[in-house]
Amino acid sequence: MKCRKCGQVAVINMRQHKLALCADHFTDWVPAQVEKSIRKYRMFTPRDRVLVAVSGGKDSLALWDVLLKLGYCADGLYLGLGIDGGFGYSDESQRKCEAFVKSVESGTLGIGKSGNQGAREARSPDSHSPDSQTPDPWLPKLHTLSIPATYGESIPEVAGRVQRGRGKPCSVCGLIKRHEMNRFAYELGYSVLATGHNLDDEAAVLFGNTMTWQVGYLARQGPVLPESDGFARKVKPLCRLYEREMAAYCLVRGIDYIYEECPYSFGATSIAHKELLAELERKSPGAKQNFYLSFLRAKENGFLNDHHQELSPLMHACERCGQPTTAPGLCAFCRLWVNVKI
Ligand code: Q46
Ligand code: ZN
Ligand code: ZN
Repeated sequence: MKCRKCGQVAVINMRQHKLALCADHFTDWVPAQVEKSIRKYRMFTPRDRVLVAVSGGKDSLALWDVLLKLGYCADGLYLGLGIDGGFGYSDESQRKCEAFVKSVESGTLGIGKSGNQGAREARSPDSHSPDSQTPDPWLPKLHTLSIPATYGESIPEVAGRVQRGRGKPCSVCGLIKRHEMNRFAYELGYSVLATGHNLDDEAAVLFGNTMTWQVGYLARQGPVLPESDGFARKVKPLCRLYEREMAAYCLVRGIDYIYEECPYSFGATSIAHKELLAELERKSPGAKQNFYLSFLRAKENGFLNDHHQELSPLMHACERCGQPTTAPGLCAFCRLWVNVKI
């Protein structure tokens, strides 16, 4: 298979685009696709300070790499969940994030200092960043927060306590991650929180929500969740890229990531949905992309407009942490710790 642009050996064939590309053209193509999504869905501009939620996995590290290559002002946030799974999952994933930053600092990844005027201004010492005295304002910063060190319990421990040992820790984990990411973005003055959800993730979530016609969730699903009082804007710049494209991108760029999934992800319904969609994609290339992008177009055209009410339930500030919540008194995050001294 040859690259459609230059005739060199192709490293990837993307059947849904009828496009095969060599390593050089593929590493240019991915950032160009991401840039298109950022503009199309008005995610952010070069003047925004973006906080990328990094997990050590391929998608979030590839996203961080792409945003830096494109010249955006992007820093990382790693949340240590205290998950071991018999192979030190959390410790290993943190090491991958740290190694990524080191390779940017040492120039191994070949991300030059950005000439992008917007990113330069977003990082200038006069900007509202409380940590703008970093030695080199051009270099990305990795913020890390350990949940066990901060709150005294790992995610499996909190979940074990509040769920009385029943079920997986995923809902508690999701709640804690959302709260802490939002808190960080606000406290450190980032206007945007970016996550590495790819098209496979989004199509699987859409499939699950459609199976049960969860209109509230469908109305909220999209590449951008706008900012609202107390909540940072959330964006998914990889939403039009397939998971296999992100794995190939990391391989070609030399980005080392954690291959193992979180030990609690096995058996998740989203994985079963991904398998079903992969089967469909095998028979009909582009099916996944079509499913997701047609949904976004239908939403743009007003499908689900009647459900906007569900987007803005009555909110007030949590009595303890100040984040917006619909619950009276404490928010769901703070209620996790009511009987715990933190
Ligand atoms: S990290 Fe947390 Fe996931 Fe692990 S415990 Fe479940 S939710 S599976 S994205
Ligand atoms: Zn080529
Ligand atoms: Zn709270």
